[in-house]
Amino acid sequence: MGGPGGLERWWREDAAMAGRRGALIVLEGVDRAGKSTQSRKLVDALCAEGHRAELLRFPERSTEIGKLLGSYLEKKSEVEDHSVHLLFSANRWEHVPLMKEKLSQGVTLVVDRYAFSGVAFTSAKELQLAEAAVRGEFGRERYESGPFQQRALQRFQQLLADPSLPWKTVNASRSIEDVHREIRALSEDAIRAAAHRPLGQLWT
Ligand code: NYM
Ligand code: MG
Repeated sequence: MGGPGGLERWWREDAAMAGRRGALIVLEGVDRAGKSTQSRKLVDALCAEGHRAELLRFPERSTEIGKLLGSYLEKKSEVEDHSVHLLFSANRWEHVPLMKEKLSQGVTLVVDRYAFSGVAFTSAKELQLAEAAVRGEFGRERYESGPFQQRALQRFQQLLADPSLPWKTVNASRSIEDVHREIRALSEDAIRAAAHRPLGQLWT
């Protein structure tokens, strides 16, 4: 363990052994904002720095519930609006035991969408205005139309206004590397802060 990098890594391993939990880092935003690219890059960077970090995404389409969601999103099936909202929610809940276990073991979870997408997308839908536009978009997934995304963005902005949620806004219309640098710095702060804070709930 020669240089300062080695020392840093040793300190992190020591911190993990001291029972510090991992951070829950959620990337939210409209479709095509670059969340998946950034989540992958973030996990790679955190791991390279010696953190324990893993990637999750919602919807997680591999489970039974996730398959129903995938088929709905790809417009291969119809699901009643309230029911599909609950399926998205169930798809998160089915992963909660695993997520709690990882976090308490000191693993930082980088999550590509979470409950905020659930709120933003369902409530954007409740505005009803998008139906024609959504149907008009052939070959693409449900919700992936300009007007629908605009309303989802409005909903995200309303959620951001809640001061009890520790959101940071990142301007995604820059280069992948610039966005990555900012997300990485914010994540390192979040990991440090989480280590001293017990695991709580998003909404109680
Ligand atoms: N979506 C995602 C919802 O409508 N509700 C939810 O709870 C979640 C997590 O799924 N357009 C929508 C937003 C996206 C779509 O997500 C597919 P992705 O990240 O493109 O695979
Ligand atoms: Mg998408």
